[in-house]
Amino acid sequence: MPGMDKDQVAAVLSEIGVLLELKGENPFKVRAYANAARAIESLTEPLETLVAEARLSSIPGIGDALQEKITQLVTTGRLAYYDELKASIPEGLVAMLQIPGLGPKKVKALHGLLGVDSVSALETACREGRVAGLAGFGEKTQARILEGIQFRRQYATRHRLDEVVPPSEALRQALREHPAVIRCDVAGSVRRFKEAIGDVDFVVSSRRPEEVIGAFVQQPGIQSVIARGETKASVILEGGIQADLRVVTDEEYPFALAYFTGSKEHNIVLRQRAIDRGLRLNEYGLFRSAEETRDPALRVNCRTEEDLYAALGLAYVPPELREDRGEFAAAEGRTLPKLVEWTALRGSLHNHSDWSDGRHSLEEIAARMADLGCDYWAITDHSRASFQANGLTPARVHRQIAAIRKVNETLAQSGSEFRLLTGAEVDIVKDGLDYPDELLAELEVVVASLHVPASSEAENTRRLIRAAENPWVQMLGHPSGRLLLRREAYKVDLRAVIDACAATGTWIELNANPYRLDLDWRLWPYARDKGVRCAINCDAHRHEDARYLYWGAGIARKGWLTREDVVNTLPLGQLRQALGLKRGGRVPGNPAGA
Ligand code: DGT
Ligand code: CA
Ligand code: CA
Ligand code: ZN
Repeated sequence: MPGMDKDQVAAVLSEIGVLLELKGENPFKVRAYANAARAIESLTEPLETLVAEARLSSIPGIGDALQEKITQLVTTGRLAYYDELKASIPEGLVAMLQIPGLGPKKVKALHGLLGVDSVSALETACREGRVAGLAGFGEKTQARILEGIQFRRQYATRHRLDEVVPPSEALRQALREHPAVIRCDVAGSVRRFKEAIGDVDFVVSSRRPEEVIGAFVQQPGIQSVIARGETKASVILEGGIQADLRVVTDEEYPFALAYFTGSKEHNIVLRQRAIDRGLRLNEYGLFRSAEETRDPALRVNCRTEEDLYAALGLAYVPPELREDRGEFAAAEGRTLPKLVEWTALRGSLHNHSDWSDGRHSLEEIAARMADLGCDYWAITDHSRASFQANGLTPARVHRQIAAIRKVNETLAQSGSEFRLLTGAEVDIVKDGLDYPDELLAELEVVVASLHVPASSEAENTRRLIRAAENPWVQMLGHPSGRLLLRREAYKVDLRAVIDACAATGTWIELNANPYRLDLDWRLWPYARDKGVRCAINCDAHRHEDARYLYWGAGIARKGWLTREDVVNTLPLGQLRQALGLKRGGRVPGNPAGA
């Protein structure tokens, strides 16, 4: 296991503090861990450097014992003390901490006084009214705990797309290699590229279904088998993700694949189209029949989903669009868009370096992104209002511009055509932007983002619109501010914001971080109709985040976007021109804008 960075170390230290409090350890010790976590979090230089140079003792409040633990975490990524501590506490107590409103003190009291050691035991105790009677709890707290348990349960049954795709791909691969498997695909919401997934649906064709089922339930990474029949099975994958498998004959395959891909709403319209043509459509076929049947003699011959759509008078509908949001009219009128491919993306326009809260230096980023085949990569570190992310003062912005020019000169000398772009993710603050216009004008790429929302929708909307109206801002970053399955979107009228972007020629980011995927795909058709262009951005903080482009492009497809709608499919020269459009060509380093 590789070593941990400062955020990871801070998270472990603060968890140790919580676990110690659960155990009833002395408050000074508990506080020492919480304080150390906070001190590490707010470090402005890499923790690795401090460890390598034996300078941990220079951080106030970190004694010898803590220094040793931090060193272990940074160098090995492990800490035996932490593992043992975790093992010594019932898992249920830690799970109870996840319920909003329950801290270590309350959990410890519930455990000590009621013997409650799991979320379900706690739920029972609340329903029986035993919690309200405890000192320091009361009716209101008891009701809040019950509400919190329901909220958690709702979220816990859905998973982010990026959590689900790797294990499902591995399983699909394994299934495809099995000799009894003819065809195999992942269907359901995963194939439709939904941002949050209930369960995974596999469809397989085979002549020997029992063999396929037998092999499926024995795959590595399967935690338990919930149900097992002759042609279907349901299992739980690692991470608690449910997966369903359906085995059909190869003649039935295209129909089963379409059926289990959904969506349900799309299927309903498709089935009605069949009925209108005197046919019957179900998961086993499209039949020349006026009533429900599975009779192979009546089946319309289709080898693929393309054949099926054609048989119903439709162009092939890509799975991402199967949501009954206008795809039928477009498929019938042959006006479906040619959706953007993730390989068309040439770089990302919102990324961080170690000048703010990113992990790598400018040189490292340039080397890696050039190596990955990108043409450009904008460095848009945080502005000063994001002090917790080490946001840059104007003086540091100037120094960073010089540093980026130097990196680019070196690249040019070595014959590379890759370029870093100067930029900033400027905070949208109460009365405007965190940097003056003169400073923004010196940057090639300006992303404006709201990080600290106001409480009213009108005020947030006003702030975002004002940012769009700034002539130096080319795009708005993660406009809704949501964190999937974690934090609700800000209260903001996004349609009004989109209108303002259309009026001012401002682009909107599709933040490709799988926790965000923001602007949401449901709003992109509206934005696109208004002529608003999209930038699919990694918001990268480390090299690995470059892969987010894949999630971003999938969501852009789901939002009906084509290559022309996405600015970072442009080659560098054209991108520079596009960056100057709103500014009357005034972009530093823009040959056309002089
Ligand atoms: P999920 O799992 O909640 O993320 O969403 P899906 O779409 O994967 O839903 P799931 O797993 O319940 O079912 C897979 C597909 O099977 C679904 O998209 C459409 C089809 N399906 C399931 N139940 C029905 C139904 O009652 N009627 C129709 N027409 N199709 C259904
Ligand atoms: Ca599903
Ligand atoms: Ca399912
Ligand atoms: Zn950012």
